[in-house]
Amino acid sequence: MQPEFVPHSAYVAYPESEMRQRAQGFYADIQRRRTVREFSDRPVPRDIIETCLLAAGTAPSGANLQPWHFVVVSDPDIKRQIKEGAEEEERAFYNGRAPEEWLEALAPLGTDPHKGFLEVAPYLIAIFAKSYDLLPNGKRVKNYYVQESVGLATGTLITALHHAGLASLTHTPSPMGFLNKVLKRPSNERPMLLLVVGYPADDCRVPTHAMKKKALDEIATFM
Ligand code: IYR
Repeated sequence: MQPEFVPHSAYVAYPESEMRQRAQGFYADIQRRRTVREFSDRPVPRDIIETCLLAAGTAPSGANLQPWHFVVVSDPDIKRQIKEGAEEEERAFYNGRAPEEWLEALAPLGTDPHKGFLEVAPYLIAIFAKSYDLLPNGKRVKNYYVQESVGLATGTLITALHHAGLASLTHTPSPMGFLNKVLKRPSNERPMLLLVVGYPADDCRVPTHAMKKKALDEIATFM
């Protein structure tokens, strides 16, 4: 196929002073993002979730094949089934499956096998990675850099939700195979994580441990 190109007319150039201001403004705003585990049951308008998903869908991906699928759950019965599946895995995790070192690393977050927020929060977004796509004629199309791509889309989604004024939790009950069953997803889709989305509870508290972000010279090297 012949590649086709058009001018990149959507690009916006800013003067350096404005770039600096924008970079600092964005940093100040994203610095306020916190993972929360105590959600309000206050409903979130569906169109806001839809717009954030469209933003996530703009993420770069291997060969632009967009190897992701988002299942948005608000149905109370499906949320209950997800909670039951997740808590079953979490009980096994906290009561033996997780090595001591892992539990020690988690201790400052105060997590446990109870995942009541899975029924309280208005939306659960299950994020699936597709190792290949299936065309309507049954033909398989291989995807590339699938985990990287889905990670990029998930990061974009979390950022978009925060930008819109919503809180989220990246929840990873492991293994997550139960999500294929509960959400009736095909075998070419692998659940990557479960995003819990909504407003923080009025009395929501967040662990101080997760506020400590590494300094620039710890996370970056300039040469
Ligand atoms: N999935 C478990 C354990 C857990 C693991 C990591 I790594 C975390 O950053 C947080 C929790 C749970 O959700 O409790």
